[in-house]
Amino acid sequence: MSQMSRREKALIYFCLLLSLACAMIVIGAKASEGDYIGSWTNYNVSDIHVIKGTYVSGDLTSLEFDDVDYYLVNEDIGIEGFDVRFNFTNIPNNTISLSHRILCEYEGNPAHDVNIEVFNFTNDMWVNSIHVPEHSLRWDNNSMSLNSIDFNNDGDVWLRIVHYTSGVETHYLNVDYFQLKAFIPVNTGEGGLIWWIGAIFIFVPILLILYYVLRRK
Ligand SMILES: [Ca+2]
Repeated sequence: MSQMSRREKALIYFCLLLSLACAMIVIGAKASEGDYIGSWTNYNVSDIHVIKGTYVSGDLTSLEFDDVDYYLVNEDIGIEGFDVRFNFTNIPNNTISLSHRILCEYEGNPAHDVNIEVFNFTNDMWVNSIHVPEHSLRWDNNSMSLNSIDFNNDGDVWLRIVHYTSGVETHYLNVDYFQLKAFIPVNTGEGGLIWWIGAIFIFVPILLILYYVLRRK
C-alpha cells in the first residue's frame, strides 16, 4: 500500500469524526428523557361504549376520517348527560408518550362541563380532563404529555368524553374524528426511520474509508 497523502489522511480523520458525531447524537438523544428518537403512530378506536347518553348514529369507521360522518350521541335527560368510552388496543408497551387527535362538536349549553379524560390504570381513576367547548373545535397534535406507564395497560388505553351535568334532550355530542397518538422510541425497532437515518450516517463514512483503503492496496 502506498503512503497516504496529508489530504487523504485528513479525509479519513474527517469521516471518522463524522461517524463519531452521528453516533453521539443518536445515542445521546435516545438517552435524553423527553427527547427520544422515535416516531408518532396513530391508532384508530377499537371499541366504543355508550355508558350514559343515547346512541343515535355512527360507528367505528365514522371516527377514522374528518369527513362530516359523525358518531352521534344524545344527552340523557335530568341525569349525567353522557359518558362515551373510546377504547384503544394493541398500543405498544414501549410507548413513552400519548396524545390524541380529535374533531368533535358539543351542541349544547356552554355552561355545561364536557371533558375528554384518560383512564389511569395505576390509580384506577379518570384523569387529565380537557374541557370541550360548546362549538366545533379541532384538536390536532394536542399532546396529553402522559407517562404511558400509568395509562397503557398491556396495550389498552381508554379515553372517554363525559358530560358531568344534567342532560338536555336537544343537546348532542358529534365526534367526527378521534385517534390516539403514541410516541414509540426506536430502541425496539418500531417506527425507526430517524434511527436508521442516524445509523446510516454512522456507518457510511466507515464503509467509505474501508473502500478507499482497500482500493489503494
Ligand atoms: Ca368522520
